[in-house]
Amino acid sequence: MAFELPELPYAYDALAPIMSAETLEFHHDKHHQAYVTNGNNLLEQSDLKGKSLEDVVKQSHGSNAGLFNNAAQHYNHVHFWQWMKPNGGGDKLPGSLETKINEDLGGFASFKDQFTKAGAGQFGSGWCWLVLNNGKLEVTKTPNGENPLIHNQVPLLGCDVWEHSYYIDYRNARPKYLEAFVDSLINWEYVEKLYNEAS
Ligand code: MN3
Repeated sequence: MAFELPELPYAYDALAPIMSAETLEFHHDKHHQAYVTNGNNLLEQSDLKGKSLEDVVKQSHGSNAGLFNNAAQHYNHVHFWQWMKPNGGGDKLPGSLETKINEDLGGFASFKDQFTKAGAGQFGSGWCWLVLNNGKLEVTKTPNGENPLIHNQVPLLGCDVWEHSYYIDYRNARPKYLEAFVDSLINWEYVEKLYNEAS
């Protein structure tokens, strides 16, 4: 099954001024589209055609770098659009998730500190993550398009720290972007949905 670019689940200007329409137009219409187009071309030439996106990501890792990079970035961005919403973020978490963050990460403030530091500390392009690893929440980071699936972890939340995700709105201030993402963009209901599906 071919990869398809999903529509944004909100208007292009819905996340402004935290994330501008211009950023979303480039990021969704150009960058994500390129992963879809390139991924489909490489998928067509591979023996993974017909597999689920998750399986293509896991099975191309280590054997087909081009396909892996594009498929993993497609996976990451499909979720990234869902991981944000207008007037999102902050510490008003759904109950089950709040309890789990308190237990495993020492509370919201500690989560925010770990998550923003992971994103700021990722040298070059990549992602920071909240994952479920053997039933426990952890904060991690990965380079480039790599994602938690290949580490047998369940990605519950990810923030894109490639420059294309923040340079128009924040220039080089990646920590400011990460703080704004946590304070004003996270769609905690979607994180909770993934958590409930995984636990
Ligand atoms: Mn991106």
